[in-house]
Amino acid sequence: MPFALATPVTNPQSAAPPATSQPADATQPAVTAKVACESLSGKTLAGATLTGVVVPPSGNVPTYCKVNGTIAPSLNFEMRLPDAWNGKLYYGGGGGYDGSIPDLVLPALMQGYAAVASDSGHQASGLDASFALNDTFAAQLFGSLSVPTVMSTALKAVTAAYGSSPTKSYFEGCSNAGREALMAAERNPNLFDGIIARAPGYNWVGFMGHWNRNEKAVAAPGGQITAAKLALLSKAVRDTCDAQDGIVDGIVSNPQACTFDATSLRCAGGADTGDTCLSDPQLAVVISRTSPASFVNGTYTSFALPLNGNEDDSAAGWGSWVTGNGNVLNALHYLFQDTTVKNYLARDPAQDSLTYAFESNLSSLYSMAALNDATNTDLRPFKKANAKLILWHGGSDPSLSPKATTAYYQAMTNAVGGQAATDEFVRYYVAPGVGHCEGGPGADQTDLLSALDTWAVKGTAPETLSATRVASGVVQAARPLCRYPQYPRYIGPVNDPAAAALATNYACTVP
Ligand SMILES: [Ca+2]
Repeated sequence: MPFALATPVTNPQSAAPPATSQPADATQPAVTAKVACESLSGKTLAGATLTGVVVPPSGNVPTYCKVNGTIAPSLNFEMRLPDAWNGKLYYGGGGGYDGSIPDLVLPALMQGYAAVASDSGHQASGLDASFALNDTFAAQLFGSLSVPTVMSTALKAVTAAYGSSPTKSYFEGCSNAGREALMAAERNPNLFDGIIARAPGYNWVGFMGHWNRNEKAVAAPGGQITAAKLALLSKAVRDTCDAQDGIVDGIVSNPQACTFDATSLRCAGGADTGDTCLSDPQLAVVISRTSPASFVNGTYTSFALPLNGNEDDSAAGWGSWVTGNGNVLNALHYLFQDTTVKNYLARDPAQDSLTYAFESNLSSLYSMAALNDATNTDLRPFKKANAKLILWHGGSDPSLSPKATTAYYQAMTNAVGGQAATDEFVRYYVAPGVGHCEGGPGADQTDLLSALDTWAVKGTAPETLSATRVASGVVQAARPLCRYPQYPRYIGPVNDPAAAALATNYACTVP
């Protein structure tokens, strides 16, 4: 499912209802999902007429009331209100260009949260930005307004359903929803008690321009890179860099030490001579991706997408995102930048994005930045509101660069007054070997929500967390999830697969 841009990390370990699942006021009888539905169904809140239906329990998902409503003209939202509400609200962000309500059967619901999500104000494929062509309000909703708008109604609905307002409210999102997360922290600093921003696509203009540049290189004569050549490239990176973290496990966990130079794979003379080398047009793709991009004299920037040894991975590799598995027109980066060029920049659905000069319509570029960029790193108002932020990024993300999140973290640290001030309200984690939001050879599953909740409720800040890689519900491997800039260095016995799967055999280490 390559287009699962913002599926919240599902953590089987957190699936069991925790012992703290109880109503906010234990002296009051719990409001059941059935009662919640009866309270809300047919009710009109903020102009939205609500419908509610009780959904019976399934697996670890408790009975809940599914509430749907539309805030005029077309902002659709959904809430799921469980039995045994834990007194808190969880807002799950969408993905791509949104356009549909993401699935809310997630750990938050299993942990007793009331959950809410929306389609951000238009209905379409997540690869379709045509809503932005002529509908200014839809573009504003997508850019920044849908979250506070839905949140206003969600708070009223929760209060009407359970008889009390949430004691805490959290937002979590990945990719575009990671952007929504930072947007909320920047523009609505009092809206949430805690925010989880994973792989945030916050520098919208910058990375769209970068993707436009990269996909032009893929589409150039001879630029397409075959699966065999991706395997060649990945293996060469791993041969150089995999062991630098103490273990050859297919994961480059210490990327700072990795200085692999792809030009070492150049075909003699630069022309394509087969799958044992990269031609000059193919190296141009690698170089475009692995070098930063800058637009309008540095006003908008994007960051290198470093080689990581997982370029050939089925989930974390370049096939779906960059090369389109042999057809650039199928590459997700091509599709995203293409709909962006057509609907935000050229404002012409017939425009070919591969022949479009990205900076050729500056007024459109500025408008898109004003709508979608979440690049304000001064989070002092958010800190002053006593809110907490967890940043997370997959170390082998083929779509959005972990370097971008690192750059945000560093600029934010400067803006709020240094590391000590940052440590009071922000944590940043990089998960080695993990792709875009999830997947890849790394340990992609971490219960960030519980870490955030403990911080917000008890004041205990998260330090090293635990991460697992799970297949078919079974934990395959565990790693510590280290605070940036640390990485998990293997310190266990050599050539011992069982030991290598245990988190206790890794030490968080400063590069
Ligand atoms: Ca390794």
